[in-house]
Amino acid sequence: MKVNYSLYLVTDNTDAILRGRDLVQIVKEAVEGGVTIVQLRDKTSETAELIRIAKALHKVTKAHDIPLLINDRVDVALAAGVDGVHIGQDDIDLASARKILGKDAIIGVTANSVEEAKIAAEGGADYLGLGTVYATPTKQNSKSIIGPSGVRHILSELHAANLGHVQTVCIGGINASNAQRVLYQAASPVKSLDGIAVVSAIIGAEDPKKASADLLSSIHSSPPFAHAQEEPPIYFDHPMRFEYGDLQFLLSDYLKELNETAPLCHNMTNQVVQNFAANVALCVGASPIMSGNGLEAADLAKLGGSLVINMGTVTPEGLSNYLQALRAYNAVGGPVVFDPVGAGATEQRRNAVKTLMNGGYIDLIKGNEGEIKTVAGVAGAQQRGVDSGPSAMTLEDKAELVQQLAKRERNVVLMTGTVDVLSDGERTFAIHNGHEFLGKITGSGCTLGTTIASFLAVSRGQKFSAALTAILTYEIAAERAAERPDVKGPGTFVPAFLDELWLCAQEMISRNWKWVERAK
Ligand code: 3NM
Ligand code: MG
Repeated sequence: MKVNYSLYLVTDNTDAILRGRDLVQIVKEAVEGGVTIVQLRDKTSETAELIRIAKALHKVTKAHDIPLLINDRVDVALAAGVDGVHIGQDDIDLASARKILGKDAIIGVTANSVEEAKIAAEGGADYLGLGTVYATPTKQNSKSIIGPSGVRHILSELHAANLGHVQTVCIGGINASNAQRVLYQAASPVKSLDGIAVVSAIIGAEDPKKASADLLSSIHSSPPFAHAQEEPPIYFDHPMRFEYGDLQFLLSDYLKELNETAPLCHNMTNQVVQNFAANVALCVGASPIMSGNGLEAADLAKLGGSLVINMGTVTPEGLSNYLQALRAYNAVGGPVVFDPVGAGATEQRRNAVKTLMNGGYIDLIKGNEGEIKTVAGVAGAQQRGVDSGPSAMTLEDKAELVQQLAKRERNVVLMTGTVDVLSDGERTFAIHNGHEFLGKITGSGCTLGTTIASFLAVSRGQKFSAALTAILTYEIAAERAAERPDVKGPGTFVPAFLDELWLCAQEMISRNWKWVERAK
């Protein structure tokens, strides 16, 4: 039997989820809605009762030609004549289950770590249930919460160990609001999940048939934020240092649209830069709103703009606001820029990075060397405070790290510094623009995030080109400001910089520059 693991239903018999309804009827509706495989999971019923339920469920699944498995109980699977079992780490061992049930039985194993996954795959499991993805009341005793990033790690390690053939689903807290994103984020560049496993999202639903159909259709479509458009080609030799005139090689369309449509640029940022960030957004043509209130994020996200999450002054309450906003923008495909300020500096910040990156999809991550290292999970990345500190990496190392991170996260990553490194996992550019005064004023990194988010709001999925245009506009404006005769230092630089940002935009728009390909 060729098994389809896309929508894997695991049953539950607790009152909280069944609410007095009949399990067999619920499963029947779920199967009609498109569930592709069912597991009977019941930790409390007596053996005879289990066999009775298994037989009743098997009638339902057979009628739709999909498999039924039993959790843990090989004896029940044999007695009811179903298609296989699912075994946890504390259940009967895989080899014994295989010996009893035979080679044609479907046997799945729960795996929580790379080690468990490898052992089960080597031992001949047909599929693995990877989790727990998110904490869930359905299973209170989970060993560890691994998030989509943990699942992705296991998938790539399976591939690396030549065990890529084993099928995989993920489980734990998966529902209609996150299934699509989790599948997208958990996919490693070399191996994707074959499906999702759910309990409460279907068994606990008011209408199990509709819940199943909705989950299935979201699984089979792309998430709203993955609307990557063909990026325009960019032909430049590395390393790059752009002159103002070179901006004509980039799409002035972004700046033009930015100024014509004035999209919302929603900033959840630290207290230090609120005013400066709002001014910068205005100068490049966006409409800034500085709101840290997660409760209003869904309304703001619907206005079609972008979001910056800058965790410069993160608190536990702030973090839950960020998460709420991140999900609201993900739901409508609104671009999100994440600035993991001081990411490695404290335990709170490391946790905030983990929570946000597992809790939603981020279109562009921007940070200095230490921050990007922390985000990438490079061991030993230690930071003093939030400033960048001296570099320990060559440009080549940086490019490799940034490119790998972008590929892993399926997004765009910017590592700022004297030379900025930008990658979408395919193309990686080193940008040699900017001015030292940017390092002498507060919030220059934060407001670059605001500028990038402003451009992303009109990027129509061309994240890389829009980000590159934003960075160059910002840095060339800084160069021009610093060259002004009236600019004597960081103090006079700030107003001149705002002027130049605004002038860049105006000039680009009036010249109506178009994208020009430099053919070699
Ligand atoms: N196994 P819900 S989590 C049965 O981590 C089960 O192995 C898990 O329930 C694991 O879809 C889980 O309602 C419960 O969150 C999943
Ligand atoms: Mg078990």
